[in-house]
Amino acid sequence: MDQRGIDLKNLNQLLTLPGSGVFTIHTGQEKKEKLLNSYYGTKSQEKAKNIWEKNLTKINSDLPIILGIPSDNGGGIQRGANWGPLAIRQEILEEKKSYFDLGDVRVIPHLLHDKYLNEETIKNCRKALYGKNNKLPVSPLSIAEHALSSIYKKIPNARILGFGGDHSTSYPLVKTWLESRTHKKKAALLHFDAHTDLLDRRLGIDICFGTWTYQILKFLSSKKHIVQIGIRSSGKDKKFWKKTLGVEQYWASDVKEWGVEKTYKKLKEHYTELGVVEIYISFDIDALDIKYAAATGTPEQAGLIPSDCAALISMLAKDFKITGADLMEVAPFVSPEGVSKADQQSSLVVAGDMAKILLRALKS
Ligand SMILES: [Mn+2]
Repeated sequence: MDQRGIDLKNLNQLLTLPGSGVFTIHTGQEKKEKLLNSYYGTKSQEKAKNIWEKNLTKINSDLPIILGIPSDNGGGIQRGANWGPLAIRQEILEEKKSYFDLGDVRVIPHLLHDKYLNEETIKNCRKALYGKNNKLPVSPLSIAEHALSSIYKKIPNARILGFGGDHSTSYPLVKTWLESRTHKKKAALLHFDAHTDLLDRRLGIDICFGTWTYQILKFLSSKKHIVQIGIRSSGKDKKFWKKTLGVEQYWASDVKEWGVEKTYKKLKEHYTELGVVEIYISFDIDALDIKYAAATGTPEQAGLIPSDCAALISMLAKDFKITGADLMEVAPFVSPEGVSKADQQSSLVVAGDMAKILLRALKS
């Protein structure tokens, strides 16, 4: 694949080093340095940046590509998913030769999407990020979309694995994935989550963690081209979502009742009937039971178990092509009431395992 056309000048402005997209001055800096040292053998941002920039020119379709979007503008009962991209990488370090790490989107933590900003703010933020008033976007979702669409334009068969961030960061990932598909009818979404994320607006905001799935529906070939799995915390029942939006859901209680084999059979039949051949998996870590996923903004009881999810994903990867994926809402330093340090630690190990499963699915 010819990658000379990629505007690297923009990419290295829009993005930054892996795990370094969270804005810090002093506090928190040591967390970034630890990862940089594992990646590049140096704690110096400047030296690491040189190596990272040189590596950017080697981007290709051979390996899955990791992109961190460390934005948690409004997600969860408790914030902290902005540290997800750094923490997940720490957990999968031993596999770092099996992926290409593009880095993190640069995040101004007060911003979400450029559509919510006035000209003056955009101008000021451009100066802060880029040192000049150029034409580049400034909000995390807008930056992510800009970077991702330029990558798909040059490498249409890029297999990107996004790390959030709150679930709003799936919006640019899934949107650009769908826009770059040549056969839209053959492309579908599988969404693991405790919540539906199907609000049309939340407090007037139309693109956020609670609405991103609703907003993505219009880019899908049909409303049948998404299945949600693991749902258990919704103001409305399964019938309501099916009737009003036409969205297929397998609730966590269904998966428990049916077992993995039957759940997969239904899933496969659903996609096969539509003529689907490739799938994007969006995995909100809170799809898992709180026992395995305590370190997240909105943990929920009675959820899926990791081995069931792993089995579903690996069966899926045998019958379909997994060409895009993300892992969202991992909030490494969040410690909800009643959750011990040990649970917090083990939920990071589980998050790392889920990231490895998604990586493997993208490679098979
Ligand atoms: Mn979600």
